[in-house]
Amino acid sequence: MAISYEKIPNNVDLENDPKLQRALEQWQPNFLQWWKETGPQGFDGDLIYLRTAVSVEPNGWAHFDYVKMKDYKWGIFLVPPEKERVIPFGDDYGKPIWNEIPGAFRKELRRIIVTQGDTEPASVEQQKLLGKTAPSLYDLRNLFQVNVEEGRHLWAMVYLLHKFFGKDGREEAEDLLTRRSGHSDSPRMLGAFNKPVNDWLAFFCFTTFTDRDGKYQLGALAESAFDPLARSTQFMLTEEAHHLFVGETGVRRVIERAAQLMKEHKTDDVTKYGGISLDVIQKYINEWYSSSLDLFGSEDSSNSANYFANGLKGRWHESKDKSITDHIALEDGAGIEVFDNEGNKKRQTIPVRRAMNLFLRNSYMEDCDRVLERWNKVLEDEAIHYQMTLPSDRFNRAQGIYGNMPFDPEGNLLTREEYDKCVGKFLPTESDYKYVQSLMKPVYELGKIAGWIAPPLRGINGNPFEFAYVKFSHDK
Ligand code: BYC
Ligand code: FE
Ligand code: FE
Repeated sequence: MAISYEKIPNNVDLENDPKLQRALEQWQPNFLQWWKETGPQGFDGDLIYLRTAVSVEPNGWAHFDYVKMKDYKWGIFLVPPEKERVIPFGDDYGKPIWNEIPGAFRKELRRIIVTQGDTEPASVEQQKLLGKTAPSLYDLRNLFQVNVEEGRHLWAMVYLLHKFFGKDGREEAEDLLTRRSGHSDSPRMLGAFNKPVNDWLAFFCFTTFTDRDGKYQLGALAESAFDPLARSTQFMLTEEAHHLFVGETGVRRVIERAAQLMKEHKTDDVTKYGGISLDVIQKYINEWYSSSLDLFGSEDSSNSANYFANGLKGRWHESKDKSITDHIALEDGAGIEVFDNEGNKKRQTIPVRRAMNLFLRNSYMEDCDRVLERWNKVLEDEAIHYQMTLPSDRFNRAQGIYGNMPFDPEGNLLTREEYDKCVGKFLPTESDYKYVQSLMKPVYELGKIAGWIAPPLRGINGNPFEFAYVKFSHDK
């Protein structure tokens, strides 16, 4: 079947690269098959009010229209090259950036791109059933917007693999469609992307905390000496902002609804009234924040030191942040707190390059703090004396220096027995999940919303909340 090149919109001059065109043409039907199998289930014929990137110009990348998801134009877009850009950090600081891959760094770059690429389809797989239980048409549309854009992010990485990595790259691109989130034999690569996302509170926490890891990782790659990667991830960041918005406002609306019910019924236990109580929301925050911290890798990492030395992956805003003055990072040490087997805390100094994961994670954590402040503002405004918090970075970790140690959310080391006894207060229990699941009933009527969440302040693209964000081809 001949594929029209309008089907792969791009600004990478695909038309003049027949070999690459052919390779992507062969990958495309496999992608569509993957989308059919593991993308949103049950909405094939429906028209969704979606934003599609048709170019990188300000008036082109946010083009809104009704489309069927399977007809979405998954395109390949890089921001325009920056004139005379130089390598912003590492051993080759100040030298010209690369438009091809130096042989010596091929393996590392491939690994970074594959890891990044792997998360995108994973998240679509995790979210594939959520459409069946959306609290409103507005939310349903936002879910699908996030899903199609994660699909596009996969294209962004697959383009790099096909263009720069030859046969290896093509094989990796196939494998990206073969692994499956949560699969026992061929799971996705990183922990958080194999966890179930079975309800909308989990989805909102995922898009707040896990997509936010995406923001910081993409930001670090946007500093890369390998310019096509930098330009690609820079454009992905523009789309990422909406995913974070969906997450943050989603959790905020669940908190707002809980606060309303608390006031109305003068009780903390809003479950009787169909709300999600603040302590359950807190447990979801604990779960998704901690597993998202794991996505930064270990605080002390030789991989991250190599990536930095070689100019592959920098710090957050490495080239923009005026407070970063040393872009070589060989002089200083970074302090970390470690615990020995007896639970005694010790301060250790490691070479600063080995602490690059930690620096990136610190930028992320500060961003999360600001999100929590905004959520808590809702509680203050409703005069509810309860504050949401972020757990300690030691809590519930599977990676890094605190991995698999029984810390409580305040960061105190417990015995394994103490931890097991209290874990139901720290993390959602089976009955918490079951309760939240019991609320998950679709509300598809125009302008209506489920009882466990407040409506948004405004709709999408200047439209009101009461807008047909999804037009069903037949009754659901
Ligand atoms: N789960 O030196 P270490 C997004 C492995 S999200 C499982 O500590 P390193 C999105 C690690 O691979 C952004 N394994 O870590 C969000 C290594 O394995 P080997 C995704 C893990 O390498 C929502 C070993 O542990 N992008 O876009 O410095 C929706 C020791 O590694 C985990 C990227 O991640 C984990 N959590 O850093 C959609 C950017 N953490 O070598 C999309 C690319 C570590 O012993 N990736 N390991 O086999 C990277 O830069 C790095 O691979 C990591 C890990 C930051 C992930
Ligand atoms: Fe993404
Ligand atoms: Fe995202």
